Amino acid sequence: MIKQKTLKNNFPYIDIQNKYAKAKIALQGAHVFEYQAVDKPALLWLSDAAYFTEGKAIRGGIPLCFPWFGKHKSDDALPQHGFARTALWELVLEEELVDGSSHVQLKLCESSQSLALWNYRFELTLDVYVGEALRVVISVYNTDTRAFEVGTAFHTYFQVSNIDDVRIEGLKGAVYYDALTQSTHTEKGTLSIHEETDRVYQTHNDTLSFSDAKYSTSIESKGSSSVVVWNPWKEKSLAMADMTDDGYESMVCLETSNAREDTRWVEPSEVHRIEVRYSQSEI
Ligand code: TA6
Repeated sequence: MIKQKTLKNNFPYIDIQNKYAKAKIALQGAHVFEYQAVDKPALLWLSDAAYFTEGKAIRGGIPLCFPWFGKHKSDDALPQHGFARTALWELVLEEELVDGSSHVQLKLCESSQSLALWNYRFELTLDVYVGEALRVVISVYNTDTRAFEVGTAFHTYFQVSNIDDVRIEGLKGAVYYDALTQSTHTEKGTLSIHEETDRVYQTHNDTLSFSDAKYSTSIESKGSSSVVVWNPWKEKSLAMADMTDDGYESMVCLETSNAREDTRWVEPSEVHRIEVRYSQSEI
């Protein structure tokens, strides 16, 4: 079942329930803020203090970063992570597939507001497939007459039993930029997180995984050669109004992206896609 609903304050979202899973997607930002497969724990972390307010990014789920990741290259006054996550998208397709899973497609094109921030015409679509696994595909179409460079990301927040239990596999040998120390290093092996962490890994490995105390989650991607790993830890959480003080203990961001060295040029009439599939299994 796919239904258009609103929260109490009229914030619009799409509610999906089928034999495999349930999911919720806000029209603002085409933001998947809930996905839970039958008999599994919630895949996505959502802050207990998240804003569901027009124009404010939702803390948790899968924020979409576009057309730049992080701070704008040359203008700090422009919004962090671009404008796609706070823009109102349009639902253009909803279908129940023959195997009982569900598919929706949302779309965002340039507007007077986007052109004021980034002077290109574009069409973005997000396809969300809700089944035994969660699959999301973002397509960046260049409808302008000039090539453009984009940084794009699924800034995914995963729910974990406890951050101390988390082990991330698949980054061994990858070179990463540590945004906290502004230095570059090479990952030695399994990554675990015991302090504030904010890194951009460059990697050609299309399959990563992480585990917590009970589940292992696989992240299979295409179209991306960078992965961001983020946890704000205690002090930063205290400073964030949309995060509870202990929120950092139950989340980790592993972001399939085109960030830093992995930004992409898209020629007129061309399309660039990133897709990712998340699936959980009990350990
Ligand atoms: O993906 C990591 C990061 O870029 C961090 O530097 C951190 O600021 C985080 O994203 C959250 O950004 P936000 O704008 O959502 O507060």
